[in-house]
Amino acid sequence: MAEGETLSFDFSTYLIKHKKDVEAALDDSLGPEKPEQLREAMRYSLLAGGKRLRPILCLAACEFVGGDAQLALPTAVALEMIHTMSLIHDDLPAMDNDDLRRGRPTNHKVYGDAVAILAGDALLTRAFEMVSLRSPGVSPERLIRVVGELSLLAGAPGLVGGQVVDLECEGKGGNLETLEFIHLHKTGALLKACVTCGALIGGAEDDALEALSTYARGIGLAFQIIDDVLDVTASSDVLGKTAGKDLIADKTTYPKLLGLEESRRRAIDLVKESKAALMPLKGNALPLFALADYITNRDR
Ligand code: GRG
Repeated sequence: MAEGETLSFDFSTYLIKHKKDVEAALDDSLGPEKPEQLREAMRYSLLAGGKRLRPILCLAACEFVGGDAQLALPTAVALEMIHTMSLIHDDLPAMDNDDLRRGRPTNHKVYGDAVAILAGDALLTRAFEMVSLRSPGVSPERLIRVVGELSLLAGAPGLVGGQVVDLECEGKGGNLETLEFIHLHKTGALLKACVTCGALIGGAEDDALEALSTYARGIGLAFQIIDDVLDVTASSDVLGKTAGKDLIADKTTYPKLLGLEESRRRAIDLVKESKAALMPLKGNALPLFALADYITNRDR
């Protein structure tokens, strides 16, 4: 499959369709849980919009290996729940201390710190429920592998580990090696799990899983590099979150270490490498190529 073929793929129609499915599944995923305040706090952040890049990546990876994307929807929802939980916790005063997310006040600004922490906890645990108890039609063997991937990505080997190193490095400076560690764990691990879990639900063989992991590593790093760039170049209005935070918190970022142009170039190179990893495989890679391009071309 040639890279240039991306041109003949209608990405916008693809995104609209998958996003619609994801939004409907997210809406369905929060049941009549009590108390009301917890339910509201969970819904407030989960249904606040967002690009839905992670669930769509999961569905695209499932389809790429020949699977039925409908069967991967509960896992796609689970991944967006984990992402949303990480945003709620990241915004807390003890972490990045932010008051704007997805264009609205952060969860703790509306519900208070305690409920925001608990809403995040409830979304994290609901994610595991979505996979283990609410994924009809998928074999237990595949589901247990997905549960394993989710537990690795959310814990010390993934999000939590990356976040701790990120917080430790604030104001201290850091080199490219540390920065790559933070990005691969704090951001890359979740994107990798999206691709891997979608492929597992679709019944991927080991060679496809390996190639998809390489693809995901590249787009994960590229995603966070562009996030760092946008923090410098975009406005809070467009981003829906506070711009310029990295400078204020004295974070080590790609633009700080390499400059804006070199950072962008690095992200584009990573996306090229990501696409190359999929070339030898059978299957329609155009959606995954287009999603990779979207990561570097995005403005928010
Ligand atoms: C408590 C288990 C547990 C984990 C939480 C707080 C934390 C550990 C990790 C922080 C992870 C984090 C917030 C990374 C930043 C990733 C990032 C760039 C998010 C923005 O993603 P977008 O642009 O946002 O896709 P939308 O709103 O479009 O979904």
